[in-house]
Amino acid sequence: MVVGTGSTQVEGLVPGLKLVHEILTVEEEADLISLIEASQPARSPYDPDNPRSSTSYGWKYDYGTDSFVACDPMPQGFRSVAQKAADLAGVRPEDLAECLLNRYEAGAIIQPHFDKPVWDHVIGISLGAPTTMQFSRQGEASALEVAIALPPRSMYLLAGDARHVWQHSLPPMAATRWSITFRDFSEEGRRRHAQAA
Ligand SMILES: O=C(O)CCC(=O)C(=O)O
Repeated sequence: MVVGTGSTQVEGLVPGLKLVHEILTVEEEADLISLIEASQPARSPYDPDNPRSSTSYGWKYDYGTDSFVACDPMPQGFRSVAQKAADLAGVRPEDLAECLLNRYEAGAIIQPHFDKPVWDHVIGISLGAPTTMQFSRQGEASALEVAIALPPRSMYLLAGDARHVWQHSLPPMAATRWSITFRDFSEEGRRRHAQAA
């Protein structure tokens, strides 16, 4: 099933998922894309054949060493969108420990995954080409799947079951898409971060 017309429809399908359309003007979207490009996003050494490039600000979690890594502070130009993300998640903008920028070229994917338990809320802003986020979970008899349309300038929140029960993935991109992902620390993340600091 593909759902593409706003938050009220998706919340019942995947509990804990919120989707808000048109949170940015076209001009604001273009400015954010320029800022992402200026950050010189780099391919992941753990996924070198996937044409997806990233930059992290604040704190990132390194999958190779299984630990937090301090990054440059988030530039001012992301402040306004960080405030919108914090408002959607019901947290303070200063609690958003990671600001992750992604550029997906045509063909780039995200495999089905749960975000690391060191993070609590996950808030994503979509820019450029539209895509669908595919959610899957094991039901009693068979796997359940729901695909949610992510148009440019929309913002989603993953919390509750959408974070911990349903895996999410992105199919191969048809054209270039950019995204901004904000994450705050979970209890476990706060503990691990205090040890690392
Ligand atoms: O680009 C997105 O919106 C999804 C990013 C994502 O799932 C991730 O970084 O774990």
